[in-house]
Order: sequence, then C-alpha cells, then structure tokens
Amino acid sequence: MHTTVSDLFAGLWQDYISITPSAHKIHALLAEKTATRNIVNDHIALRTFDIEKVNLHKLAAHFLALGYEQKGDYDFVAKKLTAVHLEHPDTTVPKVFISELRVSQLSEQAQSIIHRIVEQIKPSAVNADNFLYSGTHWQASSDEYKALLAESEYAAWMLAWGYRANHFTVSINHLSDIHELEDVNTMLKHAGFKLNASGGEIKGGADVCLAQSSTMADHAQVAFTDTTMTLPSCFYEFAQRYAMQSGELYQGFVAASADKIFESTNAS
Ligand code: OOG
Ligand code: NI
Repeated sequence: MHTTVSDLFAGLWQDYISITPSAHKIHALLAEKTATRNIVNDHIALRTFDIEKVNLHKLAAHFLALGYEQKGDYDFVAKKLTAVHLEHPDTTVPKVFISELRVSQLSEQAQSIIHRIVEQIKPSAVNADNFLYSGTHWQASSDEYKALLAESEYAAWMLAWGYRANHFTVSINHLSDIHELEDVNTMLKHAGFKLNASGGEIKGGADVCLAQSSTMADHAQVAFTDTTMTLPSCFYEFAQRYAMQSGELYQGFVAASADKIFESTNAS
C-alpha cells in the first residue's frame, strides 16, 4: 500500500496518460481557454470483478489505508454492477468511484473466462503499492475478448485493460474563467473532442446537484495471445457540483448519470 495519497495518484495518472493522449490535450486546452493553472480532479473511477480475490473492497482497502472513508453505494441492474464511492477528509483530494461486475450473472462461458484471468493474478499483487495501476496480469486471446464483449462491454474492457484509472474528472467548480459545464462541452467539441451522447451530452443537472459529461475513450493497442487490436482505452470526465439546501456542495454520485458515463468506453 502507498504511504501518501499524492504518490498513489501520481502512479495512477502516469499510467492513465500513457493510454489516454487526450488528457494532456484537454489540460492544455483548459489552461489556454480558462486561464486555469492547476486542474483539480473531482474523482477517478476504478473497475473490477466481484470475485473475492479482487473485489471492490480489495481496491477500496488501498484508499481506506490513506484515510479515505466509504460513503455512497450504487446498483446498476442492467449492467450487473455494484459500486461505492469514497471521500477523503481533505476535500482537495479526488473522490474515488469503484465498481465491480457481478460475475455470476453472466453466462457460464463468460464466467469461466473471467475466473481464468483472475486466477493468473498473484495474490500478493493485490496488496502491492502499484496494484491499482498495474494493468493486466494475464494472457488472453482475442476470441475471449469478443466473447466477453458480446455480453458485457465492462467485462471486455477489464480483460483488455485490467487495473488502472478508467477516467480522471475535471472539477468545473475549480476552473478560473469558465463556470458552466455546457460552455466546457462547447469548447471541447470545437477542439474536435467527441463527447459521450448517451442520455444527452449533459447527464444530471442542478436538480440532482451534479452535472456530468465525458469524452468518448481514446483508442490504444492491446496485445492478445493471437493478435493485436486497437480498442477503446480511457476517457476524461467533467463534473459540476451544485450546493444542496444546506449550502454545502453535493459530494455524492447520481446512479442514473453514472449508468451512462460507463458507456464512454463503448466502441463509438
Ligand atoms: C464509472 C462510471 C461512473 C461517474 O462519475 O458517475 C462514473 C466507470 O465508467 O467505470 O464515473
Ligand atoms: Ni466518473
């Protein structure tokens, strides 16, 4: 486990940008158009399977050890996912959204592929400092990828990419010259970025105290045992938080919006 939050996030970020070239371009664009010197990230998201060895609690343990607390929980029936979010007492530190796929709800064939790849992870790797940005720990074929893709885009993404931040999220509340998500979206589209339009480009809004949008994932090469494929990797999200009745900014997530954000790694 890491000793500091900043070490952990530095590792997550370096790995993320290695397969997400858009991230640097987005930071440069925001620096140029909004005069923001330091981009504050609202949250990151991680994915896993609900198998004991690597379930969401195993991932969450890395953050709990650094002072994070588990807050909301979420259920995505159609996508067969369970999720939680964690917050750190230091509110300048990104929140973390962790989901897990309910493997037993997939076909026997998909279950056996997933169990086979998870068995290849060394038990000690799961507690290692770098586990959350260690990528894949297995050999798999392109046919196995396609078999999972037919049932669960999430399962296929996990097989291709493994353990790493699936996205970082710009906090719109911390930008200098632009304060509305819609204006950021317009700027991104002018610069040529493709936004996730599932459920509309803006998910949520002031009524649920959280408005979100995201790019469609970049693409990068994945080497399977038989061939190499160019597949959706990771994306960038944008979040604008609103004050609740109490006057405090809402810090949770919105399941109906999250359900659509997951689709940012779909093939476009
Ligand atoms: C997580 C999707 C949900 C949010 O902010 O609602 C999410 C994922 O794609 O793994 O990040
Ligand atoms: Ni997110």
